[in-house]
Amino acid sequence: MDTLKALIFDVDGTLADTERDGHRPAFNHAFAAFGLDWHWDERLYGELLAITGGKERIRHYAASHAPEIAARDDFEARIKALHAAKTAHYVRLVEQGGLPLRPGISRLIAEARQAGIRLAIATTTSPENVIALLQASLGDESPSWFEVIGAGDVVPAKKPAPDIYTWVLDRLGLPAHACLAIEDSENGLKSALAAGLRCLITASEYTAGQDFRGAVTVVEHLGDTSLDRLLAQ
Ligand code: XBP
Ligand code: MG
Repeated sequence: MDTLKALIFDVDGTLADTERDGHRPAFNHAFAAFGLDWHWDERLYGELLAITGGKERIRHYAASHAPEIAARDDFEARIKALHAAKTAHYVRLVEQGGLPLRPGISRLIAEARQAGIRLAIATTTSPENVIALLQASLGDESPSWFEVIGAGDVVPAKKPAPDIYTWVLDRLGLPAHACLAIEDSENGLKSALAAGLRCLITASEYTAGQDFRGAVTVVEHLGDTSLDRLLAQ
C-alpha cells in the first residue's frame, strides 16, 4: 500500500454499533412524541438501513406505510421536525454512555495519532451525533483529533454515492491512494471505492453477510488488528 497518510472512519456500525440500540429507539421515541403509531422493530430497521440518512429513511418509510401523510404539503417540514427530535433523543442516549466503541477502535486511533497518521470522518449521520459519540467515548477534546469531519447533509448525495469521501479528501488535501477508509456496510464500501479509496470492512451486527467485494479485507472487528497490519494491506 502507498504510504498511509490518513485513516478515514465511518461512524455508525464502524466506530460503534449505534443502529439497533441507538438510532432505532431514537426514531421510535420521536414517532411517539409526534403522535405517530410507527414502530421500527429490529428486523424492519435492518431492512430500512438500506436507505442511508435518517430523513431519507423516514421519507422512504412514509411513502409506503403512510402515503396519506407523505402526500401532505407540510410533509418535508414534518420530516425535518421529526428528525430533529430524533437527533436530540439520540444525542441524549449517547451522552448516557450506552453506545461503547467497537473493539480496537480506541487503540487504533491512539496508534495512528502516535504514528502521525491524520484522522478524518466520513459519515451519513448528523454532525451532532458524531461529536456526541466521540466526546462520550474518547473525551471532550477528541473531535479535534479528526482534521475533517464530513457528516450528514454537507453533501447532496449520501452513501453509496462517493460525495462524502470526496468532500473529506478535498479538505484533507490528500489523494485517495494515500488514505484508507474503514467502513461497516456495503453502502459505505461502495461510497469509498467510488471515491477511489481502499476500504477495510469491519462488518457490524446489521451488515454481516452483505457484499463486500472490493474491500482490502473484511474483519469481524479491529480488536487485534494493529496499525502495522493495516499498513501492510
Ligand atoms: C449511517 C446512516 C445514518 C444513521 C442515522 O451512517 O445511514 O443515517 O443510520 O443517522 P454511517 P441520521 O454508517 O455513514 O455513519 O438519522 O443522523 O442520518
Ligand atoms: Mg456505517
